[in-house]
Amino acid sequence: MALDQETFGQLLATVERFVRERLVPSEERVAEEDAIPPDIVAEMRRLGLFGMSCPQEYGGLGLTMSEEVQVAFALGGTSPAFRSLVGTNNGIGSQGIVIDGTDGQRREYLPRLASGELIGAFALTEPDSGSDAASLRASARRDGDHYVLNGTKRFITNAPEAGLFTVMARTNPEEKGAAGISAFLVEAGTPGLRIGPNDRKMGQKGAHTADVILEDCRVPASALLGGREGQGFKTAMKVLDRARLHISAVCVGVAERLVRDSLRYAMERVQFGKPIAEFQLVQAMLADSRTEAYAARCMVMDAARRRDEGLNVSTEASCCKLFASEMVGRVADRAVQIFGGAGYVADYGVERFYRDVRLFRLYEGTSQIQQILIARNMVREAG
Ligand code: COS
Repeated sequence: MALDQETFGQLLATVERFVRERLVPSEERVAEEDAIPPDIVAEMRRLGLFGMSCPQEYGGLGLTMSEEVQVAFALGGTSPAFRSLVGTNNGIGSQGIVIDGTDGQRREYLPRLASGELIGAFALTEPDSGSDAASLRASARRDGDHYVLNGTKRFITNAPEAGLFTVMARTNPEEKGAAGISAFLVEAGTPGLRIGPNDRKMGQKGAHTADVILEDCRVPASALLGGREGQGFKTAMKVLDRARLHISAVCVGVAERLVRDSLRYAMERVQFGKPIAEFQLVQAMLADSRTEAYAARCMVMDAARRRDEGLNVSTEASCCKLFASEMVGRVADRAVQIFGGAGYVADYGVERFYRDVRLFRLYEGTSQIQQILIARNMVREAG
């Protein structure tokens, strides 16, 4: 059941105010301390931000994709680290269970993921398996009523905070490709599961990634997602289809924020006797950024609507991810250019966004992977 229009409108307005009044003023502190203050996390919980995509019957808001991307536009109006904390619970850290979990698994985990009591993480990538996700080597050997997991997962978002990991591992060592992979729900604290030190990243301070190391980690057979072996890769791909739309929406939100900041600065900054916003070369940058952000917004809204109509939007999700993540990179670059020297200095915040947005072209599938997916689907459809 979807929220009624009025309730959704109120939610969106509340999130926009929360971003403006609580998150934007905390951006610098989060970047300096590399942590999101606990009172902000508590407010995010109260607002229901951890459970946007979770069905209402499991305690979530049950937003449609069209609604969720609008909230993501709003969350993009501030440092991406805030969104990252709630991002896994709405996307890669919960959707495997929503899409392919058993009823028992949904009842066990979704309410706590929706409330934010539990943070979910998605453990697909490995030291030797990134873009070629189907080549992953982590293993899950059946042993009576248990599976024994071994392997290392890399760059796992929210691993230090997570209480639950969706771990993709190979149950059939004979099968080297996607068909040998299964997904497991592994709780933090399970003996044999260890988290490495936080990665030292280029940006998105306050959002954490780390290795997840599995050494003879025994989980009950009931931890097998959906209760079926060999489905893990497909689950991961379905999860990513959805997640890529959400990330695209965040890119739009960040781009719109940077357009606003660039315009304000250009109207205040005086050179040659007038605000630089009156110079056509600066105007060209403002206009290009505004246009591209608008194009990405329209794409994301269209793909989200199609998904809500039940259509397969794998191709559109990749188109959105490719365009929106590259677009926000260009917008951030222009923002630095418009700010000039101030764009390079930390006090103005623009250089922080420039570093933060670089990640969007990499995670949840690089731009090159999106290109491959789009073209491959085009060829298939035509054939
Ligand atoms: N939805 C449902 N099923 C899907 C799917 C999707 N979106 N995409 C693939 N599958 C299924 C296929 O239908 C195929 O099943 P069958 O063998 O039964 O037909 C199976 O999964 C294997 O798919 P495919 O043959 O496409 O696997 P590839 O190894 O060729 O996949 C890509 C290559 C590049 C698509 C994949 O490895 C990928 O997406 N890599 C990027 C991973 C990524 O985004 N990592 C980021 C880190 S995670 S945050």
